[in-house]
Amino acid sequence: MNPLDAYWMPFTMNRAFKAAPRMISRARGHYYTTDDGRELLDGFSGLWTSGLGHCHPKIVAAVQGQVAELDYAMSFQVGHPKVFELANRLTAMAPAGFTQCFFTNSGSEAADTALKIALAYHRACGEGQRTRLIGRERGYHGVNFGGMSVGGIPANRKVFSAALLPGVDHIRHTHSLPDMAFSRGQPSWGAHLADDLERLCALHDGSNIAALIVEPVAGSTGILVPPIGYLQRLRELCDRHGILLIFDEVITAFGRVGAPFAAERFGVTPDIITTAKGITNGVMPMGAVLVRDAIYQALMQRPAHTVELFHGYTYSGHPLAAAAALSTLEVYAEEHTFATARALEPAFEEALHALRDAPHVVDIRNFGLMGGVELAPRAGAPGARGYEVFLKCFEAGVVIRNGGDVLQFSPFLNATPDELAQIFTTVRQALATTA
Ligand code: PXG
Ligand code: PLP
Repeated sequence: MNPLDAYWMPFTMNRAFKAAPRMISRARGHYYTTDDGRELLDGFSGLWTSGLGHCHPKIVAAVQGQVAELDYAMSFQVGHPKVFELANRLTAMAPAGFTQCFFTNSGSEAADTALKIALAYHRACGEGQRTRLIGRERGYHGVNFGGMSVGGIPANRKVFSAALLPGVDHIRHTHSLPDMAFSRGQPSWGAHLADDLERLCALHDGSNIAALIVEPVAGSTGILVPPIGYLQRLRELCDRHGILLIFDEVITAFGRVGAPFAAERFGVTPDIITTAKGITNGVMPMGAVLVRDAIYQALMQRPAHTVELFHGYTYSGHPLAAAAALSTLEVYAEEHTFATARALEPAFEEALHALRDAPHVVDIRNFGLMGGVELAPRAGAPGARGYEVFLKCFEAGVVIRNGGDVLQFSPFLNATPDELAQIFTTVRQALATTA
């Protein structure tokens, strides 16, 4: 029996992995160490999680101190100080008008929580007929039933088709190679794609729709950057029809696009923001749902002796996660991380787009420190070429990620020019030797 057999790995080719494992046993700063002692430069910041680098001494110390002081406290009807402090800090960082923060343990839970808050809000406002939820093709909102249903990744939905939430529909995605290939930053074509929401408002009647959820920049499905004016248009249409706009910022928050939240960077304010990952620099599992005041107040009209929202997780606002998050936010401020990330954008864009003449490359997309390089699929084997490049880079000492045939890049928010050069030189060599 293979000693790796019992662990069923998430989103992994289990049999291929267990036949040829890639095992990481240590991490420090910008490097992983494998179990056989090789150093790997991390070009994906964990899994979009760890923008400050791994094992940041201040965050490590905060978690070590916390576990000895308060390991766990009941999360229902009982609180602990750090989680209140954290909610204050997060709402202060969020766009004006956001006064509330609900904690979860992941981005998937944050997505489902946001959808439930939207439904509860409309009902509290006497608009209980607003039950429809709208997502977008090629959207990713995690793997729980709500997020999967509003998500737009066919492979994630196919097997579970019969169990998807009813009353869900999708606007079209924003990607079109002929119209936007090799755009740098936001494509100038495509603002009109937002009008697809009008089509669904006409079909279902806008008065039946509770919320629209979108990623400001779609991450998992290959870095789909919103066309100029597109998000503004979604905001206008949601306002016109009384639909709540949810930005899923699990990837885009905390510096990934050079600001605390993509909402700020794009100048478009949603009604609810979901986040996770960078909230603790990946050190502890945590997600958060940030909510505008009017939504919270609408739910606070019930008699004071009742629970206002029948929702929560055993580990909502876990003390270790709260300590990790508080310390992470302090480091972001002390190290001016978001400004540092913003300043790195031009160098990242240059290095990424320099791959334009490499073999197989059909598109390159970027926004903030998110980058995608789309490869032509190998005939009859979509995804095989991307996976091969990922494996070759790993062997050559650089960790990137492939989503099918899109190579994805998420450098550290404080990456150096030399590190960027190493990442893209390695990718170029891998492409050159890939059929
Ligand atoms: N929403 C968005 C926008 C995400 O990117 C989730 C929700 C779910 O979060 P959790 O914590 O439940 O995984 C995500 C997660 C990739 C990749 O390859 C992206 C994610 C997860 C795994 C891989 O881009 N994003
Ligand atoms: N399943 C059972 C049997 C439970 O008792 C609980 C929580 O008490 C859950 C699931 C939900 O777990 P969590 O709150 O960690 O999401």
